[in-house]
Amino acid sequence: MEKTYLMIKPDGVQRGLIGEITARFEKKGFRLVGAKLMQVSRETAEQHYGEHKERPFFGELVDFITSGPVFAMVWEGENVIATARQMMGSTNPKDAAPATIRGDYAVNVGKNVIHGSDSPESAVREIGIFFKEEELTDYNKSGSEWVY
Ligand code: IDP
Repeated sequence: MEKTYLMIKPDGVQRGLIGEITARFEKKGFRLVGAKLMQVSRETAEQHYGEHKERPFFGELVDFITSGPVFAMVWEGENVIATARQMMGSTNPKDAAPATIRGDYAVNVGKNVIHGSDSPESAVREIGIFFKEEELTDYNKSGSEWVY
């Protein structure tokens, strides 16, 4: 089953949105396999956002993601990578449709509340950056027979 890395950014944590956001993925039918509230180091932030190193907003992005705790999660399910991206909405909240997370909870591109892996390769890479193997669980979620 596919896994993705989702992270509620410092703005989402400070605004008390952990419950609201995780509830959406739970209600959708996805399975939470790992989660932790953590402070991201500059080194980890630079590694995670490495593909944006040359972009003008890179420094701002690293400052922001290290400015307070994030809620790091791994979710599992059929097509979870693409579906989670749809549930998050467009990167810039001004383009994000209503009923998406960014559409409902964010206004500014720099403070867009959530990160989600954009491909299977990114998911593997990002899960490896934020979680040790032993921090991920493997369990049968009761009710999954009513999802699949
Ligand atoms: P994504 O988070 O939707 O995958 P990316 O293009 O990978 O979007 O960009 C990573 C993050 O960088 C975005 O979520 C956003 O917070 C930030 N970002 C993207 N473009 C800008 C910008 O033009 N100014 C400031 N921050 C930006």
